[in-house]
Amino acid sequence: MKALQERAQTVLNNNFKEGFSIPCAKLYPFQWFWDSGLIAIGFAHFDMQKAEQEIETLLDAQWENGFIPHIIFHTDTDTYFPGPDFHRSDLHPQSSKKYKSTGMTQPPVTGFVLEEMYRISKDKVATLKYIETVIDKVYDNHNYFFTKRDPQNEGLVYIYHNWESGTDNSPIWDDIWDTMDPPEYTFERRDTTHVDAAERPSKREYDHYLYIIDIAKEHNYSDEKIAELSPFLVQDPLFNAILIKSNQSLINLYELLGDYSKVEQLKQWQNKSVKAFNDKLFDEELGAYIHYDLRNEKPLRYLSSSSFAPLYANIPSKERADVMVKVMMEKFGGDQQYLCASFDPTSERFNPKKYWRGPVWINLNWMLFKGLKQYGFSEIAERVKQDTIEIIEKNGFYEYFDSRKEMHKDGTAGYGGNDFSWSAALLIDLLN
Ligand code: 9WN
Repeated sequence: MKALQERAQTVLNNNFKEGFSIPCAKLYPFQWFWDSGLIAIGFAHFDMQKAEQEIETLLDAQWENGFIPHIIFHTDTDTYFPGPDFHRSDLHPQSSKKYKSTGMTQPPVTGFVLEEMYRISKDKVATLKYIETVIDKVYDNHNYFFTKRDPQNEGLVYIYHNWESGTDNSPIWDDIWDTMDPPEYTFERRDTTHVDAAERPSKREYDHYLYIIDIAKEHNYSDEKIAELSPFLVQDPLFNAILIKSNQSLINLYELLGDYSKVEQLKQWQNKSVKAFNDKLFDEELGAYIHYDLRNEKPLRYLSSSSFAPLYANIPSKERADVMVKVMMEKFGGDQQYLCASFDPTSERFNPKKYWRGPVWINLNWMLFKGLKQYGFSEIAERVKQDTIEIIEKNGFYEYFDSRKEMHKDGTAGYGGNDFSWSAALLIDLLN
């Protein structure tokens, strides 16, 4: 295991550029929001300074309204599409003047990342001091979400783009694509020059992705206009669970710091969100949490790894957690499957090779492992952990992995980018 851990550290060190990490060479040459946070957890185990820098750089790109973009374009390279000239963050009046970025966000991991860094730190006093210098920015980010992304004041925030979910081409979005008919864009894909096209979203899917951005740009990325007009407007259980988890972390950290000025507001958001989450997003028949299509006012009734992520944020009651874990083991946990496929292996839409349509992802497994442990499902948590270690050992630090065990015989069941940062970072955390 020591050798594996050393390899993981090398991956992280190689992907660390000037003050921030790229998720993976060639395929993703900039800083991504949720990648950055998860990478900092890995660094915290062996290089706290880099972990701190990673978060600092991310927060340096925050907009005046508290928003944190999903990609920060630190370097000028045309090896990724769509780049800064397509996204045009400058259209928003409060966007960063220092960095070009996208005008969309990603799951807000920063709050819980700071708490993880504190947990891992061997010098708690120094780490707490560091946290004190950045925590208010994370609070401002939560303030942005709860005040700008919740038009019906429900306690649940919306995402307006599939790239905001982090689970880009999940079959869940197919239902939304059915309601749209975007123009055929002409553009040069770069991802498929780095990675087999069979493992990436289709051209037609990209047309949808670009069209939603064009609508947002027409309105200078105004949150109000997006809420009114975007054809994609979803309450996502993974995104909201991460916000809730991070929000709890902010409460814990402010209390540790002895600063109570924002705690009451955070608690109000927290109570309202957890309640709304349980009331609205739990599907009794499926026995797990699902997405809600706010634009078309209908639940999207599919199981995915996001359905179980709320365990990590302590959202379900113990009784609900029992039901969820039973469903997960029945549908995702067969002998021939590695835990945890990103989409329901019993569904017709399942594709174990294609990105978020079935493969196993290390970040979701890491959250699941923590969530299961928290609820006392020690054996299943251990299986998630061992499965995660095994697929990396067999194939390398890939971006995602085939969920079918039979495919792992010759070490070619890792897909997408190789030497992928969060796969390395979270493996380090699992091993320690
Ligand atoms: C778009 C960087 C990101 C991850 C996402 C993953 C993938 C980008 C892409 O890579 O998305 O954001 O170009 O496909 O789906 O979760 O943050 O690793």
